[in-house]
Amino acid sequence: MGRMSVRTQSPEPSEQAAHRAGFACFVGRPNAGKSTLTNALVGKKVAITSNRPQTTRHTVRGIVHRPEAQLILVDTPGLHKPRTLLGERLNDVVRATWAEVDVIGFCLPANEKLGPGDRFIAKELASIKKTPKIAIVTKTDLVDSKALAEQLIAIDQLGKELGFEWAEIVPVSAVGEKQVDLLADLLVPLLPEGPALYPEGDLTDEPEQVMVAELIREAALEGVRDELPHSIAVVVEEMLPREDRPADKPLLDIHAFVYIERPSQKGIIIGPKGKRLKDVGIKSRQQIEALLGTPVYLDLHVKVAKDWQRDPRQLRKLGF
Ligand SMILES: Nc1nc2c(ncn2[C@@H]2O[C@H](COP(=O)(O)OP(=O)(O)OP(=O)(O)O)[C@@H](O)[C@H]2O)c(=O)[nH]1
Ligand SMILES: [Mg+2]
Repeated sequence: MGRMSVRTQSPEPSEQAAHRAGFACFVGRPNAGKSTLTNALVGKKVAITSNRPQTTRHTVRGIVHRPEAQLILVDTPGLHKPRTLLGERLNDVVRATWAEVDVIGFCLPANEKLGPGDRFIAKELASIKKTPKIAIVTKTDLVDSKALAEQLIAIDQLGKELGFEWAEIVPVSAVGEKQVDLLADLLVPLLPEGPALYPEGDLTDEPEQVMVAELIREAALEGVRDELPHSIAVVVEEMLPREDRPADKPLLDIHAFVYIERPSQKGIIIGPKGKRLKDVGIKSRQQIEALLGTPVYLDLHVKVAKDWQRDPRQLRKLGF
């Protein structure tokens, strides 16, 4: 059986350990908990999360600083059976990412039996021979120890069926803060030796404008159902300090567009008397202000970008 890791005691400090730095990506089906885990490891929200599948739409780097190592996490979109051009592009991004990292963390939720989607991903991972693969069982707070044990065995078995051993099989709970540090401890030795790649204190390399757009999208995703979550895209057009403000009372003007795919979706996003859009504005503004550390005036507009998920021109315009 592959190594299954549960923390029992602190690791022995080793004096002459060389500094390590490198990349670990998290892959898995949509909704497996990759972005939540990335945030928990970094200790700050660098990636948005939601209970809707396919929340993440680009790779997000989160940086974990340790005295002996710099671990750069690359959160990826959930790998799925694509139904749109966007879906195909997102899957391509995942495959390009796992080909270039030092270690792959395959995330599998503890509360869902292994399915065809997981097998499909594991099969592809099996063909990447040179890169160590860690199986990460996420959301362990949602199951009892018996169900967890069964999941660990099933994952070990899956590796064997495909002809490889997981470097580790680690159960974690990002929400329950269980074994998250242990996961970092296990990833670090799999990184190459080398100096830090990012300045001390940098937690991500996401541009501010992208993070702002993502926070708006996260707020807009809440409470929408069916196809609508997939149809929403957000673009920040402009972020400018308001002129004629006293130095001690700055205000940042942010103009953003919330795109949807069909005119019929407009009413749902805006809500009765504009209430939904207003709530999205209030909620995301609070998060943006916390992120940027300045008061913000947020101007949100809803626009139709017809069938943008399937239209190469629209996709390019929206940054895919
Ligand atoms: N109970 C529990 N829920 C979790 C945990 N980790 C993630 N979740 C929930 O699972 C849902 C999906 O989490 P995400 O982190 O957005 O999943 P993802 O794998 O990044 O999803 P995509 O970006 O769509 O591929 C959210 O509702 C999270 O709150 C966990 O450790 N415990
Ligand atoms: Mg995600």
